Amino acid sequence: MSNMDKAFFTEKCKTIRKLIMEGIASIGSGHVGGCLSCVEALTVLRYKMMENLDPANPKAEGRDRLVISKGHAGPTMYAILADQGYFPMDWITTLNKLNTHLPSHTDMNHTPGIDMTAGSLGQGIANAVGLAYGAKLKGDGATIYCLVGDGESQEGEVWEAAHIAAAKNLGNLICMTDYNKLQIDGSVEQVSGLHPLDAKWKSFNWNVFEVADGHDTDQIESAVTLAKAAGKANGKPSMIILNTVKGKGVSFAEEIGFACHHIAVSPEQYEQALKELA
Ligand SMILES: Cc1ncc(C[n+]2csc(CCOP(=O)(O)OP(=O)(O)O)c2C)c(N)n1
Ligand SMILES: [Mg+2]
Repeated sequence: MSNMDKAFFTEKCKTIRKLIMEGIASIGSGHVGGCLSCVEALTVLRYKMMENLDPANPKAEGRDRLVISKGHAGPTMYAILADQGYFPMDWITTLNKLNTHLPSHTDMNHTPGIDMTAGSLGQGIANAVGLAYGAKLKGDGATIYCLVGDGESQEGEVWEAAHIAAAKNLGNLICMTDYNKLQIDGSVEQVSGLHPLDAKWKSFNWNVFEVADGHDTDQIESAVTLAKAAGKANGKPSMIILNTVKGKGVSFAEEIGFACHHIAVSPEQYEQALKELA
């Protein structure tokens, strides 16, 4: 990645974080922690890696797809989609309000640019497997991306999906784990540990890549590039494990650990967040 890209992503991720906080502050509370931990991952995918995206034709045949299996990160996608021109910027402050196009959890029937409905943890990755299988059967060349939570990975459905994706040789499926080590009511290890997560995915016959800093856009881009090439070469689905920080970039969220999963955001806190992201 060139220095120009690095500067672009640094600025873009600040913009996305500000829009996330604007939406959540406008309704007074939301999933701050898990929305902030996946900003870099989704930004690299949506602004650089994904192909055949067109805001004027969000359902174009053969486009790459992105499933937010941790569907509570809807506000991160809405910030990106508004910035990319999929819908008017003033929708951001309608987040989760009556008759909104932007429910807190992603819904493909409400929001242009959302490829799959999610929110019941575990289902999104299973749907991503179906999309990847469909794309493979059609031979349309699409890559299917999917973001999974680490707490979400305690769901049995994730591992059924993992099994079938490898059994059907879905080399066009690239998933990412937002490994922020925290879930809704404690650390992932306290609730039901995933360690060793890389060995688990490898044993399901996936390509596995680990990104030491899941907020470094260079590292994310390299991992996605490697995953895409590996999937083409060996027909295996890929998992990219991103070591991230829940609440990244907003101190009052980061500091409280798992408690930042879903929090109130006052107008004063919103102002503080804007200053930190300036
Ligand atoms: C099947 C199911 N069980 C429980 C929930 C409630 N829930 C919402 S988010 C969450 C924690 C998810 O943790 P993680 O996947 O680590 O998300 P992140 O840290 O990225 O926010 C839980 C238990 C749900 N949405 N779906
Ligand atoms: Mg988590």
